[in-house]
Amino acid sequence: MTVAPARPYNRSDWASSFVNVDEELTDVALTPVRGVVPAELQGTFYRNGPGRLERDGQRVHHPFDGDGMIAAMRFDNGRVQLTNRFVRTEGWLAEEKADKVLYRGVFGSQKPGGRLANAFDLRLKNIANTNVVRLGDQLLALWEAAEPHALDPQSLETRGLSRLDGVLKKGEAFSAHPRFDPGHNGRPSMVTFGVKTGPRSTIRLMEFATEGPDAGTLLHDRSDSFPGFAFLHDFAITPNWAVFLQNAIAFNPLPFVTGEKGAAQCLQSKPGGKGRFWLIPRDSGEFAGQKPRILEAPEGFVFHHLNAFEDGDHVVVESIVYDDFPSIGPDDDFAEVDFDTVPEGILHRCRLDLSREIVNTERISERTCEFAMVNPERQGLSAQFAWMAVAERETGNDPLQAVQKLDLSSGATHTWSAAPRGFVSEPLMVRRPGAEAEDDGWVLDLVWNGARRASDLVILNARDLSEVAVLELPLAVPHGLHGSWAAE
Ligand code: 3ON
Ligand code: FE
Repeated sequence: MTVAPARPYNRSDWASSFVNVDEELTDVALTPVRGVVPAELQGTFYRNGPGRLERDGQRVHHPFDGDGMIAAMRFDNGRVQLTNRFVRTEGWLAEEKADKVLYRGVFGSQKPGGRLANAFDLRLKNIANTNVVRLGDQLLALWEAAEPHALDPQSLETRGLSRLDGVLKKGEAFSAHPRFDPGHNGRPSMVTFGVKTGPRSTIRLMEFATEGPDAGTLLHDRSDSFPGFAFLHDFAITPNWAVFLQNAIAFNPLPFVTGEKGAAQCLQSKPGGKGRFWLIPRDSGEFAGQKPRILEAPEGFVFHHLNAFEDGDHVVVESIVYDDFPSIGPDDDFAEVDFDTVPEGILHRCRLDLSREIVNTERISERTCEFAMVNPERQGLSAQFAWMAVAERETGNDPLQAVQKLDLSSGATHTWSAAPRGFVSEPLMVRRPGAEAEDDGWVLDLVWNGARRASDLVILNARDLSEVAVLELPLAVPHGLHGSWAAE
């Protein structure tokens, strides 16, 4: 007889977050159940993620197919107000009206009626569920395979699909992972990309002004083409480079066309295949106009990067590496996933020697992690600290239940845990206004509280992750994706 090892969580608590958000709240005051909200913490914490997991009795095949729902928590002089809204995408509006599933999802959700009803329906439903960021006077809800949706930053009302003043073509891919350069090349900017794939992949790298009267305007724009297919979810920046990791992965769209699988289910890792780093010179930097560099990447699959920086003629990239692409088969039930059989994310550091074209890789943490960030002022520079979501156990794959601060030079850690009944989401490090120390500020996290079957807003001290305040939301927000902080 095998005895299942003890786990720091209960599966039903974890899975209880996969419910529809059935309310849209406006400016609801939140009061701390513990602690005090710092008056210096002024601004808005925006979060995006799937808000609809079921329609007409049919569950999504994977949470990443759920329609985007934005939660905004506004901090003003020690008070916090919550507003949440679904993004009024074309698909959401049509499905609300029909009260039926009308679209297939990229991660395997199918229209009712079986394979024949899905075959040859190649529309991608832009569900605006992956990230939410401020750009000028717009709030952008992002989904990487198509244009952003523009929202009102205050009311969260959907203004509509945005082509960013004519920068994007209709339906053009626009990443959900912009990087905010705090001003390394003269002025603060949002650096982001779009990718067009096929036997060759073309990356369009864009830099937008983020401050001043022309905030939101395009400053730099270049396109580079590389051999091979690429699935690029995230990237990293340094002052002079945009760093991409082309995973060793193939895309065979046939099962998508014939109605068997969602498009993302047609991604498959190439056994023994080698990934590559694609380095594109930033046109705001000192190598403007030069050609990209290509170097070999270590084995494994990467969705997210922590950070990158330059060190002489080395570029250093810190990434969360999985042993393999975590595929989601057509017959798998996401709520029943066996965490022991799924690859875990582990933080690695790759040193790219651009002169000798050699890459050195080391593990910099042993604990399952996701959603890692550095102090926003250190974006693109070497940083001492990372904040990230981790599993409760020191090793092994489990859901994310704790927030960890990692000292990237010494390996020292501080941890705040929501276990056994809580599950964390992407932690967001916010600097204290006027802070000098890299770890002076707070960490915000929206935690799924399995005991309450609802979400808690947790505020931690960024230095030691001691609890500053906990606020219970009158709302159940499913396990989400990314978000951001806007200082107004
Ligand atoms: O060729 C096409 C290129 C492309 C961009 C194929 C395609 C249609 C599949 C495609 C679209 C990709 C999309 C829409 C990707 C969306 C990704 C998404 C919503 C989220 C990804 C999240 C990744 C991670 C690692 C999340 C981890 C979360 C946890 C461990 C927490 O439980
Ligand atoms: Fe992501």
